[in-house]
Amino acid sequence: MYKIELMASMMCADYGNLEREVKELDNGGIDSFHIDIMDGRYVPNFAMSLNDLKYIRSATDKPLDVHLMIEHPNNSVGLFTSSLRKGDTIYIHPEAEYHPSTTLQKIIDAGLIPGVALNPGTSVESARMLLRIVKKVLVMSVNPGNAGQMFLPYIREKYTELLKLKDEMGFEIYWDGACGSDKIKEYAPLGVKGFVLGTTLLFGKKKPYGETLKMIRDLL
Ligand code: S6P
Ligand code: MG
Repeated sequence: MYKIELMASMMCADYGNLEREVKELDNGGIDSFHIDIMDGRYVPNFAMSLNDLKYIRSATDKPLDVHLMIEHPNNSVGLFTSSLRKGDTIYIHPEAEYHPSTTLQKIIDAGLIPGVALNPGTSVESARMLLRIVKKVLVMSVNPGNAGQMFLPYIREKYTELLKLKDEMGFEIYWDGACGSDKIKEYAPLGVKGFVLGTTLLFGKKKPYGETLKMIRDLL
């Protein structure tokens, strides 16, 4: 039995019923809420905003997992840190920032959990120094910007590299993008700690979230 964390990708939720969505996920046993913030520049899309984050923060006591897909997060990270609480995570993309270690330090100083998100085209080597600072590495298995994309098989190599480094450098690995049961079954036993669930496995299935989450945990 592997203890994994399951995160709900809230950009995939039904926004006409956001309160109900949050409650059903919460009661169904989700571990945290993944919040995809986009600025239309770093990625060609706008998903969730600061106000969505604030609402979800007020609607649940579970942790928030905030994925900033924005240019120069150093300029606005304070808006996010001040809207979150201890136990919440903020990931930045290192290539979106001139001095990613400065931005990560702001996240740490705010008492939050620092993370980096690595795009499919970003090597582990290019982010290596940051791996000592962060507690979480979010590995993108699709290009950032949209839900419902195809899994990019070449990213498997990145998991292999990160799994070798994680204990020595003190971080945990998280999966983001096109996450299906097959991937959880394969990667949880190898040491991947958590999985972001979007349209591939959780949303739009006409199945109660609690049932899907139980089915996933029963896989292991
Ligand atoms: C993509 C974003 C992700 C997606 C997630 C959706 O830019 O960071 O968190 O929301 O990948 O999951 P799925 O199963 O639809 O790919
Ligand atoms: Mg994400």
